[in-house]
Amino acid sequence: MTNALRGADIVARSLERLGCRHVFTLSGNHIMSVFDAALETKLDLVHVRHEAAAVHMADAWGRLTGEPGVAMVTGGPGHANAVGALFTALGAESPMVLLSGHAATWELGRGGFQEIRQADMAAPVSKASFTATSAATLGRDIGEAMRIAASGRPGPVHLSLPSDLLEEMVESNAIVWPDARPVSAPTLPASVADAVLAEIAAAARPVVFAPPQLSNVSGRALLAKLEAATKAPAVILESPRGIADATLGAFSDIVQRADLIVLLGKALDFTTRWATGKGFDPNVRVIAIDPEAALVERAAREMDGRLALGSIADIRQAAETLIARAAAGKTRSGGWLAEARVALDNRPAAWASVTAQTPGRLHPAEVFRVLRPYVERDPDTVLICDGGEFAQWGQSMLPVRRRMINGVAGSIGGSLSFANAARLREPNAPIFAVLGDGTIGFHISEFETAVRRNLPFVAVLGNDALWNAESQIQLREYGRDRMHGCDLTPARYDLVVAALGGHGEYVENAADLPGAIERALASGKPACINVMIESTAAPVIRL
Ligand SMILES: Cc1ncc(C[n+]2csc(CCOP(=O)(O)OP(=O)(O)O)c2C)c(N)n1
Ligand SMILES: [Mg+2]
Repeated sequence: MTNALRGADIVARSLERLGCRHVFTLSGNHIMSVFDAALETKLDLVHVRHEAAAVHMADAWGRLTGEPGVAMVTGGPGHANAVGALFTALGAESPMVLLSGHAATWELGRGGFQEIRQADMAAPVSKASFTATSAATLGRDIGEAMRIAASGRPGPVHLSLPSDLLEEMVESNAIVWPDARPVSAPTLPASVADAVLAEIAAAARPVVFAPPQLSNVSGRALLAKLEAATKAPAVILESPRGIADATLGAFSDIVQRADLIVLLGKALDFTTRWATGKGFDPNVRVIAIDPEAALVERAAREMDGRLALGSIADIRQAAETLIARAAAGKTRSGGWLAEARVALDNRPAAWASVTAQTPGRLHPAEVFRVLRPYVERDPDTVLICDGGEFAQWGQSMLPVRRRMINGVAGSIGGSLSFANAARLREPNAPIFAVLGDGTIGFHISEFETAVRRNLPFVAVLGNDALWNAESQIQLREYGRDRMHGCDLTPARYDLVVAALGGHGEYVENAADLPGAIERALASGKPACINVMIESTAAPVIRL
């Protein structure tokens, strides 16, 4: 067996062959063979403090690069910890692969150490979830996982790796090496593109809804071209607030008047309010273009047979085709688009001067008025928003080309891992994470990862000693005297970060914030600016 390789070596070398550079991981019995095998490759193991953080990093890598990020965790509890974070990646349409160690095949059904049905557990939060069955085909399995993650609507894929397969020796001529070329969804036929363009030209007030997978520099540029070509406003719906997200200004008032909605790879779901009911034209026409037949069918069902047009197609290619063919065809006047853009840019005038009523506290708008020039200083800035009400103020007040939010899954907690992944990918771009005091508690220990790996970024923490988003629901739905179970302490998270080796700042007055930001940036360390804020409901913007 001179030319034989361990299953673990096949895994490590397959990842390397597929262009993977970093593996986001946390050690455990089932995967130590892969740690060992990585020594013979150029793979960089970035190890973190909770398995969910590894998944969040792989998710961020996928969003930033369009290439699958790779997380690797141990079996049983490690896998269980990782699974929740897959939900965030699924909602964000982020290509990533979770590799989980797994009880040995000969232990299954016999009460093996940390044995649990891992593929079943991850299935609802993955595009595909499976367990390797032979050592010789481990590479092919990894290639398949990468391929599925990046094809069609991108998303997370899970693959469990039984520990005995990782230890098994395989003759080199028996090894099936991977092939991960993504399979493209069908192209949008020219005739269908022309029909879509004719619908847009005939509509008085058309809008285009785009999916989270276009929330990156190339996706935004593509949508801007499509908007210019069709004169139909094109927006990304990537937040649980959907059309009412404050990032979109007063756009929900525009949607109310739309007579045509083009779903360009955007699921007809709660973020679109299913395009029916209060706030929608009862005769609105809907077009669904999607890589997944099931979502076109769902749109048809939701529209009760009134779907104007449905097509199964790759989103980016569909956009390119629409742009190319719109150039030749009839164009509409730009009046409606101009109106929509005014609504999208709408921010209440009061935000320019509003201040907190409580001494020693800042209003969220004060924080983001100060932060904005720092964010805008560099077009490559990566902005990360995570949490409840405070972060939504940040989303609406900080215009950037590159941002990651917790997304359609509405799942809080990923931001510090997102920041770490962003810094690994981008050695020079400014990276700001905006998050709440409840949210920072999920993964504050990732500051240790950041310090250990020298990954500087600035976290701006809005501390209102409250899970405010939920507290606001209590106030609204049940009354002030029934608010409970959401209070926190005004804890000194900045001191925690300093204790972990990072840089901490504590701010109670707006005048002190610029200095704190300057010192945080100059420290060259992962930094947390703990800003004491007034509890303020997330912004709602209407025309
Ligand atoms: C994983 C997860 N757990 C719970 C929630 C519910 N939730 C959404 S926002 C929020 C409050 C966040 O508090 P904080 O980070 O302090 O932000 P604030 O609203 O106070 O600005 C909670 C508990 C969620 N969306 N995701
Ligand atoms: Mg809070």
